[in-house]
Amino acid sequence: MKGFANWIILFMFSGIPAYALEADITSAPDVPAFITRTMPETVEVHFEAKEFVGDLADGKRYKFWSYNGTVPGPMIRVRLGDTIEFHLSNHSSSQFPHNIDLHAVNGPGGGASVSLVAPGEERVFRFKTLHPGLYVYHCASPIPSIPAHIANGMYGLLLVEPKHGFHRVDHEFYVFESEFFTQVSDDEDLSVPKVEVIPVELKKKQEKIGASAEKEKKDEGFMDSLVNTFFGKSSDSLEPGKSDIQKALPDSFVETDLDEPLDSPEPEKKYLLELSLEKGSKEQPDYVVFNGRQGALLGANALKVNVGEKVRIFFGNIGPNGISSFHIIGEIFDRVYLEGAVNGVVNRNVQTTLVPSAGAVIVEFTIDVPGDYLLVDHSIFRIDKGAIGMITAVGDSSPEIFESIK
Ligand SMILES: [Cu+2]
Repeated sequence: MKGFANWIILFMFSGIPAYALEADITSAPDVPAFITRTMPETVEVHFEAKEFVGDLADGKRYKFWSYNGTVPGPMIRVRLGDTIEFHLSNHSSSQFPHNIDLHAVNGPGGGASVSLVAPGEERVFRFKTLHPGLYVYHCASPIPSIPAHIANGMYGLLLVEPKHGFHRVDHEFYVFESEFFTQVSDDEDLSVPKVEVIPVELKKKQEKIGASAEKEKKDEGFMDSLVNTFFGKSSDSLEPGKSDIQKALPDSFVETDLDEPLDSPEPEKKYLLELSLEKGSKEQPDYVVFNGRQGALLGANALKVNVGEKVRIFFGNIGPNGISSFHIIGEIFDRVYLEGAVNGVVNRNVQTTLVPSAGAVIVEFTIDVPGDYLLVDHSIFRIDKGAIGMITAVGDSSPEIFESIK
């Protein structure tokens, strides 16, 4: 009993929490669940800085720097008054030290001054959330330079829910806009196999089929079996030149016609993009993307809702230079929490909202008419650079709201 009393006293006078919750974090476009707690708690967040090679666009590999291996980094959701115990480690394979500046912090550097962490090590600091709102976080390591860490992908969003929480909606999404300034790297992309399954291989296969199907069967190697796995054998197909999988695909997806000559050049194995500080300094991005890569919110990755549902988007923009004119083509925001402030100014009936560099906004809307709706930065030349996504709404049509007449 005496020991327990000492433990309580230790807790009361040291401020050391008896336990900590693990924060709910998610990768874009997912958003952590609503907070149901009614009291503040101590919440642990675990981030790991990771440098990795990933897709910036189709066929474009880039040397990203990240938190937890995703660009943008995870979204964090906590409650007003929570104490965040932030654990930042740096993967042992990293080349550079990293840190974190959270705009939700009241303290020097937003945490950057106490979180610079060398490869293979961990730093821990604690802060209390004093203001509700949607906040950007980003790396601010000075080695080699703060802009390099931001431009390479180290950013994301932290939501501090107000005391009484948010009103419930049917869907919440996390969307983050960022620019990339690229140049061809001297480094080789070691993250992909040196020999890829490419049309050249298909050409070989076609030649083999013509020469001797039986011999091919005997000589089938790894590359051939891989090709067969994905494309099937034309000799087994009822429709010459097309595998079952190819036949199952829409025509637009069947890009390889075995009857046509295949003269695609062999891919450049070393082709890899990295940051161009010169383009960054001139504020000339090659890519302006949502959620870390061109097409992250298009095609099969489009956001999906039902007509009539309430939708909330937590939208961040890092720049690093550009400000965003966030707009959804064919939709009007019912509510806009200006600059991501909560319990601040809520605007209504907004077409386009301005999001500064390293700023955020919360928008709410309901789609009334089924169809595809494009999310854009309405600085419209940027859509060619990737600043475009899609929300697909399904449901009953509403001709009283929208219909084609003639
Ligand atoms: Cu960094």
